[in-house]
Amino acid sequence: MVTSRKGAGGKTAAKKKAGAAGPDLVQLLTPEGDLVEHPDYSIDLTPEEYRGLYRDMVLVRRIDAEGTALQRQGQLGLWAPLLGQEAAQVGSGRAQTAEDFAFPTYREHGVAWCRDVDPVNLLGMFRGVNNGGWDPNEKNFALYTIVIGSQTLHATGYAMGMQRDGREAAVIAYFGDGASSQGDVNEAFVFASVNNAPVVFFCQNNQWAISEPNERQFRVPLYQRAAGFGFPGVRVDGNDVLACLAVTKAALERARTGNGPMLVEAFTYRMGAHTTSDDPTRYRDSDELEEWKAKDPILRMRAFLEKNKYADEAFFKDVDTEADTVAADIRERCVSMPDPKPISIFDHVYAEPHPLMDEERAEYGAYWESFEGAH
Ligand SMILES: Cc1ncc(C[n+]2csc(CCOP(=O)(O)OP(=O)(O)O)c2C)c(N)n1
Repeated sequence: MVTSRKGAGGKTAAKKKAGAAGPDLVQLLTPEGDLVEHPDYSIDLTPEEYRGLYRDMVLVRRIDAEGTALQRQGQLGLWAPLLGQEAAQVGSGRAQTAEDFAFPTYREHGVAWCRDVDPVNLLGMFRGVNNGGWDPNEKNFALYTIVIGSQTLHATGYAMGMQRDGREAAVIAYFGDGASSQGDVNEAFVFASVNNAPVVFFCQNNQWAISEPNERQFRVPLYQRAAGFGFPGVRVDGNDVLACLAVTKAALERARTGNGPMLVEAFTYRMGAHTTSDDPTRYRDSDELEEWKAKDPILRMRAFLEKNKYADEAFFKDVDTEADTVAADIRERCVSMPDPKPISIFDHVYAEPHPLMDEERAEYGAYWESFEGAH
């Protein structure tokens, strides 16, 4: 998949049409940190809540950077960085109620943070010592999904279940621009639409599906695709935490109150590599990255807090100190995670005991014991 595509498509008409943000972008906070009006969406938080969103984004960025560093030092097999996508994840994450249920991809570290999942569990999966490590039903946050787009079907089915149980909650399914090409995602849209399922499809359009740019993925802006399935779609500035929060809140409330699914396209940018085994310099122009650095979600929120005197230097320092503490803590707990016993691979295949699994476990156990020095 990682092929040299420098210049493939270039600045074609298709790129301008599908990839450019355009006037239909919901934005509440400009890159300079100024609040702007929007006819359909608004935000009115307390200074403490605004500070909370900033803190979330800083801590999440730090956890993410720690994941990358740990992989580079051989402590993780792989890491999928979220650098640049903090606003989309924290905004949509904080829009959820305790009863809502989220279905993530493999990059939703910021949403996991908002759902109170211990970051060490995320690291454990990428270290290969557990399969997630948190209880999805306790956190209302499903396990990470590596199979592109499949979680949108799980989310739709779960939403239909909630609907039949008469629960006042909604489901949110995360996926990327690349996933929008998958059959599963399109099937999920059809099912959600005809069943009026309470599910919000939250697409983080980070411009790239590994090395495939937007113009190689679609010709019609993603959010417009929803109309063809019979539900609304909206494009939000994915680097604006306030707009992401307001739009996702509205979409979840709409779903919760029986009005069916909605597609939210968070227009953002993956500033890092696709994963730590990817090298974006092979296919991406550096000026593109520079352009998006100017739209950094954290700097934008900081500028807003400063301009409105909602936070002082001491606050920013405290958040940075807290980030250091969180990073040191997860590093220590990650490197001390023991390797699981090979036999434990059989432990969670089925929820209930299963005779075939018992047989296979016994067979594998005997094989393992046949090695000299095995315990
Ligand atoms: C069904 C399936 N096909 C292919 C892959 C390999 N793959 C891993 S990530 C990726 C690109 C995904 O791009 P996107 O959905 O935009 O998400 P992003 O990683 O950019 O957030 C592909 C093709 C996979 N994991 N699953």
